Amino acid sequence: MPGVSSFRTFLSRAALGAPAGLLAAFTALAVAELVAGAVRPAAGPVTVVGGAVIDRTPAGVKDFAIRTFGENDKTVLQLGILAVLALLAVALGVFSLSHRRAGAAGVLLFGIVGAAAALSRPDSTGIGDVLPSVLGALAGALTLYLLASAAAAAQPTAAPEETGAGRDGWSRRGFLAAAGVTTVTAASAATLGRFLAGRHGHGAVASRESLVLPRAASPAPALPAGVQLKVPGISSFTTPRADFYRVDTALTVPRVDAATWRLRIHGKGVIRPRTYTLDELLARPLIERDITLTCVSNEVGGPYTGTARWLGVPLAGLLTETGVRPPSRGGTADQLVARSVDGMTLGSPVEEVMDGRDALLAVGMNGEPLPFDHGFPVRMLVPGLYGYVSACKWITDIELTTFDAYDPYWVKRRWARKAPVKTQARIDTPKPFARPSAGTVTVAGVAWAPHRGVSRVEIRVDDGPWQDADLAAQAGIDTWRQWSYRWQATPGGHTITVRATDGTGQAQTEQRAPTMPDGASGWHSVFVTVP
Ligand SMILES: Nc1nc2c(c(=O)[nH]1)N[C@H]1C(S)=C(S)[C@@H](COP(=O)(O)O)O[C@H]1N2
Ligand SMILES: [Mo]
Repeated sequence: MPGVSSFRTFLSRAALGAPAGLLAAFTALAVAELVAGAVRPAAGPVTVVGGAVIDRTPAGVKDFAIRTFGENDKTVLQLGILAVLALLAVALGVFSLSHRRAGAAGVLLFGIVGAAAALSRPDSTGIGDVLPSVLGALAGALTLYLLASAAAAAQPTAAPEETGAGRDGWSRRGFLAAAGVTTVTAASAATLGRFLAGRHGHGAVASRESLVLPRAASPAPALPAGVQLKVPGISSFTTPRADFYRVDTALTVPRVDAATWRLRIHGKGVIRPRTYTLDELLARPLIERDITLTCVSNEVGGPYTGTARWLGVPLAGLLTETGVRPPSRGGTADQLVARSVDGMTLGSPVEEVMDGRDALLAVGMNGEPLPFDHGFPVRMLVPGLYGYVSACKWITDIELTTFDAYDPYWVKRRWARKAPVKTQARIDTPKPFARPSAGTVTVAGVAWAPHRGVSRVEIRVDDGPWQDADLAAQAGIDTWRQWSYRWQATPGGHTITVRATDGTGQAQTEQRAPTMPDGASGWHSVFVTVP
């Protein structure tokens, strides 16, 4: 029965080839992480391939990933890469039982892919970045070759008389021993790599812990009593650090040492180009402001918006000192391109940055140095503009240029060149599909129209008339504003809809628009059932 026996052969090949392939892949990754830990953690193969995938992912898919996986999007991506790698490793392992050399060469191909990805990263520091992928692949190729040899010796051949029980038993033990040694060695390499990678950020962590923020020359105006409504379920006016959304392309959060950090300002119309240290920035008069930051990927009713008390250097003053003038006063540059240590580029309009609003190089967030996640040691913020055109984290370079001459990262990916934040209102409570009891139900939430302020919020239940919500105090035009509405809930299913009007009197549009290319629009509504 050739069918059955070839199926058996296939099974026994898979039983040896699959672990051989997986162990080779594990060894390759472990050695790569060890080398990356010693050289540069951000040059590890999973990180660089993941980064390359992120940069090449179409905007729609990226938006879908942010929507579906939220802040776990990067974990999902890395697990996806590992899953694809595992499948390929199994196939390569089985293949290498009969083609040892070709199998090992196959592993080296992965090394080339990793090395190419490492060199293509915008934050690549040079040829050394290929080392993790190349050395990892060499270790993986060698492992696969040796395991495939051990497996070949352990494999029952077609002619049973040639494989005496004794020899077969010995070979299987040989393969198991080789596999065991490989596992232990690779696991040790991976652990050591993790340890070394952790030590890499030590200087940065220490520099953040020892940073004492100066007092603001211009402190934030005291929050008016009543900016915070006492309604259970409403977002807090100041978003605590742990709840502040995070959106960026960084697979490993850059840990920048404040002592060696520099910010360079240069480009078109810059008469006196300059490089600043952090101490030089901190020696300037700082201002402190409550500012709401919003992501262009935020869906109607979505979570990617937050308000913090930011401390920072006024950016317009710094630009003026270097000789920059806004286009309306004869300046030649209309775009400011901020570049981060990880190679991200964000472009802001010079006119808005210098029009008197509190555009900041922020160093503090809610009374502490910026968290690493949010851009330590310095990030940019421009009230009124979406994060992707204004809020560069881990900033290290500001170049004055024109919108005609240069498209930054997100614009290359078809997002709009200019993107003021659209007026939005969000119902925080009740939650969608809640079952509140009949009687008085407090509907409440936040509304934002950064740099225009919120002048009115209205609520509509089902197809009823629009009713004015009660507005909480307005802290300033750059922050969101809370609102609440006492609804007399009657049994049945109801749709509650909210809309806001900004400080200029412009009502929020009902027109639904997707997040791409310049931010979602439309009214937020929730459906609830009153039992
Ligand atoms: N270096 C860097 N800065 C960045 C980004 C990024 O990917 N890299 N993302 C931007 C986007 S799209 C937004 S919405 C804000 C989010 O800031 P947060 O993560 O502190 O909330 O950061 C901006 N700054
Ligand atoms: Mo964003």
